[in-house]
Amino acid sequence: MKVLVIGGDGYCGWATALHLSKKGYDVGIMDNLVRRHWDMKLGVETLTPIAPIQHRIQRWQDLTGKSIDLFVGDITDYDFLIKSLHQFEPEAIVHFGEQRSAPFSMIDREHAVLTQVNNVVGTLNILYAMRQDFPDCHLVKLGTMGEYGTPNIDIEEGYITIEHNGRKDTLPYPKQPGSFYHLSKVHDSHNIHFACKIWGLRATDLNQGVVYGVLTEETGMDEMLINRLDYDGVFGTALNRFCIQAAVGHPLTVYGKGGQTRGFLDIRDTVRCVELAIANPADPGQFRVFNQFTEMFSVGDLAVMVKNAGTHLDIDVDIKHLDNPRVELEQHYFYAKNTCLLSLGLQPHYLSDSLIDSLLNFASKYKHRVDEKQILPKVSWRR
Ligand code: NAD
Ligand code: USQ
Repeated sequence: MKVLVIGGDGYCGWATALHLSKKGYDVGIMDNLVRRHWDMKLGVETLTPIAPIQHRIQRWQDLTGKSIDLFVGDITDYDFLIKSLHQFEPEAIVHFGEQRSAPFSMIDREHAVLTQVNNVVGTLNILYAMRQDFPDCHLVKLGTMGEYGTPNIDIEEGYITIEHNGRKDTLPYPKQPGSFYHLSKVHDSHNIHFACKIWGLRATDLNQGVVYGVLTEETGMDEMLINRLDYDGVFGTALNRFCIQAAVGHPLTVYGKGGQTRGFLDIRDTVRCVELAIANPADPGQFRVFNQFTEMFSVGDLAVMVKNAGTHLDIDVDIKHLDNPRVELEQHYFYAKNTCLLSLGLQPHYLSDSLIDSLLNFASKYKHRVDEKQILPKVSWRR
């Protein structure tokens, strides 16, 4: 089966492209490399030295004999998108190709507009391209658990059945996102749902939690295949940041009270979830939503887990509660369902001491590359 991975030069996309290629899928990567450009503009770098995409793909071919087609370009450019789709003729499109940082989207008006235009227009172009020439293709779109926010009731997978004034209906679950980035994902979900309804397209929205870890079976095969691992205050995410902070002796940056609870998953499960979604496509006209995470943790609990893991490795770890740069609940109810992917056969890699140990050791190996000035958060949600 031919699968196009949009955003295949990024953290989740690169790992997924290699995993699918290894599994025998015929893989193409589409990416405009803008994430490398945004890093340069912000003056930040991934912890790991990532090779140019062409070198990565060449090394993969040398090691495995498997080729990956490359399309360098911007999906907000419709001519580029449709021409490349005709060249590759995908049966499934996995769409990771968006601006994915909440703090980036909250820097100022320009970054909010960039995020929403890039994400919403890119996805809308994919939907129009599918409608025009690839109506049977299955869109597997990366959404986010953050679309739901932190409601005081259980979070269902995309839809909720409600009884109101004696009548009953199953409706999209209410959305209360916490940044202009997370809002862009809500806008995408609405557009995809509508396109499935009116044009009979098939789509799966993977509402993914926060991803942690760096090694997958494939990216760990060779230094040239190494994945990115962000630790800076804009693109770094909670657990990955904490491990890298511990490795360089920086106090762990828990924002506010630290009771903020989210769904989390190992990057080895990200690649597997995407594979499961592709192998079990949505029906024509169906807009399917899966919650893609394996466990729920508060950021305060994660910090304590990293501190304890540090003790085994003789690293002294401090935890610091910073003034929260974001506007969010710091102590709240959070319980989300995640049964769809499990029932398709997902066997989770749960967070373990050994995973935290190996991430700490990995971070120590590259700690000479850390710029400590980039660790503290600089973007505020407030006026
Ligand atoms: P990333 O920034 O590492 O990768 C995104 C890739 O998309 C980059 O290589 C970038 O160059 C490319 N891209 C962006 N805009 C593009 C455009 N207009 N045209 C072509 N390519 C474009 O991000 P990631 O961490 O791999 O996240 C991938 C997806 O998964 C995102 O949609 C994100 O919202 C979602 N997600 C990520 C996480 C996480 O913890 N990293 C969690 C939940 C959901
Ligand atoms: N947090 C800290 N300290 C830090 C970093 C974060 O306390 O040093 C807190 C934040 O305040 C927030 C929580 O940890 O409450 C999660 O923040 P994050 O930066 O790890 O993740 P987030 O901004 O939500 O975004 C990331 C990805 C995004 C994806 C999302 C999934 O960047 O692409 O959509 O995780 S989810 O959180 O489920 O919406």
